[in-house]
Amino acid sequence: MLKTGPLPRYYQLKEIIGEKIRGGDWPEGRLIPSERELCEQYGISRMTARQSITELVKEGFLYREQGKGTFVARPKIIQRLMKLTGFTQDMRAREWQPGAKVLGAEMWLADEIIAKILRIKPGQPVFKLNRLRLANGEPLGLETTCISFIGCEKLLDEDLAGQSLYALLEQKYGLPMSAAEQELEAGLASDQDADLLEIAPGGPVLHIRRTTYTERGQVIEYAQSVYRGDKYKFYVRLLKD
Ligand code: 16G
Repeated sequence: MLKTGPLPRYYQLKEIIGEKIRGGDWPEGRLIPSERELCEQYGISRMTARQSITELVKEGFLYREQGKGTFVARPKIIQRLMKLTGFTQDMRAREWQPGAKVLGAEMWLADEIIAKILRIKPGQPVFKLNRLRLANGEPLGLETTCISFIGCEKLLDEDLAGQSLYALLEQKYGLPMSAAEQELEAGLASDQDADLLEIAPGGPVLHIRRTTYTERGQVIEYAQSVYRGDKYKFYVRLLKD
């Protein structure tokens, strides 16, 4: 039975279910009890049970299958914030199949803002790449990246749906990356982004902006990304100074 108190009942049930998922009692793919069973077990109304489940679905912890029930979703991707890695590398580390759909690849004349970040002159051409990033075929994020180095137009001839940009830069172009600065901001998906990411318009997303440096301290990349908020969580270890 749930307690009466300041915490709404739907919230208490959410916490209970969340704890079962986090603690591993309910592993990925498990069918969870039906709304009716939850009502009986916790002495709550059907509406309350539905509200908890709907929120957990929106937050990416559960998913519904029509006619079958509600299941425990795959755990979110934990992204370590202290490591400089690329998308392909991150997905491979999880044994997921990385992928990309190229939405645009062109030489683009840098505007003042991007030129300043890339430390080049406005109007100088940079390689601009717009990709939908996939893991096991499922859309996870949208990435728009501007790459600047002498000869960057050669990237126009590369297959950037089937290979890692970072691996190419390092291995083929001899540009190993050594550091990046990154900003994260919560946001709501625009209609267009939601459509590509296959989420509801206005759903939670994370905006990330990354400036990446080569070993020589040259700015090689400025990337602006939108990731699904229901799929990612970020981890960072803090040390007291
Ligand atoms: C990551 C980077 C992005 C980079 C991409 C390269 C963030 C926020 N962004 O997604 O800046 O362009 O990896 O991926 O992590 P690739 O090597 O798979 O092409």
